[in-house]
Amino acid sequence: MNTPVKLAAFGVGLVAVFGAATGLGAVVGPVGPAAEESSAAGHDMGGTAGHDDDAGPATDAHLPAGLAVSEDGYTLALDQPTLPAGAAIPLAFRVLGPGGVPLTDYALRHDEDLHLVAVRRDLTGYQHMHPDLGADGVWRVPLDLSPGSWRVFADFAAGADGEDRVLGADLSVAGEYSPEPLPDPAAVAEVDGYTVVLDGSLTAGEESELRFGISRDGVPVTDLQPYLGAFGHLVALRSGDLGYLHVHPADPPGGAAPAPGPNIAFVTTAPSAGSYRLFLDFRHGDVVRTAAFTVTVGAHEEHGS
Ligand SMILES: [Cu+2]
Repeated sequence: MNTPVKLAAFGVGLVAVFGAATGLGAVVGPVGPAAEESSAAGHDMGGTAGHDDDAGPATDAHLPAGLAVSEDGYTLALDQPTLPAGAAIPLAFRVLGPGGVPLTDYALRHDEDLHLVAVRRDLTGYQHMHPDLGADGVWRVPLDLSPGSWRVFADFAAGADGEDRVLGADLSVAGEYSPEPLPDPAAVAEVDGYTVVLDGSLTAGEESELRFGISRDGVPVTDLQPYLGAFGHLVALRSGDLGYLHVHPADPPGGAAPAPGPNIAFVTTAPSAGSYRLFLDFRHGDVVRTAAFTVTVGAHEEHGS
C-alpha cells in the first residue's frame, strides 16, 4: 500500500516543479508540507497521501468534508458574511468555479442541484434547504437565524466533473448569544410526536451501518414518503470542527427495494473518535421533520493479524 501513496506524493511534487514554468503552479498549490496537506484534504484518495507513516489505523480515515471554503478551484462565496437574526432571513451565495466564474452547471444529487445545510456552531438550529439558482449564478434561500456563529455548507457536484464536493463558510449572526452544550448521547429522539430510535454505532475509520426506526404514538410508520430520492436523508457533523460526513442509504439485503419505513438505514465512515451530531430528515404526511442524535464514536480497535 505504501508504494502508490509515495508515487502519488512524488507525482504532486513533479507537477508542482514543472508547473512553475507553465503557470500550473497556482492550480497545484505550494510545494512542500502544505502541498502534501492539500493533496490529502482535497481528494478522496482512500488514504493519507503525503504522510510517510506506518499506516496506523487512525491515518486510514478520510478527512471529513466541509472544512474548507475553497477546494479544487471551487469556492463558496457568501454575498454577506454577517446577517441579522430572524425568521426567513434571505441568504445569497455563489459557488465560484475555476476562474472565479459563478457556477451554473450542476449535476443532480438526491434530486437537487445543491443542498444547503446551515447549523449554528453549537450544533443547534439545523436547516437542510434547497435554494433557488438565478440565471446570474446566485443561489437564494431564506434561513431562520438565531444570534451566534453559524456554518453554511454547500453540498453539490459540478456538471464539469461530477465530483461530490462540500464547501463550508462561516456566517455571523449578530445579537446576544447563549451557546448550548451538546446534548448527551441518546438512542431515542422525539420530534413532533414521532419517536425515532437509533440502532447501530459508528467506529472510527470503519464503514458502519446506522438504522433508524420511526414510530408515532407507539405505531411503526410504514408509509414514509420519498424525500430526496430516498425515505430519509442523514447528515452527520463532527463536534469540534463541524466536519461533514457523507452518509449514503444502505442497500437493503437481497437487492430488495427500500421499504417506506419503519426502518431506514445508512452507511458511513466516521473519520475519528469523538462526538457527532446526526440529523435525520424524513417525510411523512407531506411534512419533512428532522430528528437529531448525539453519538459517541469509539476508537478503531486493532485487529489481530
Ligand atoms: Cu438536500
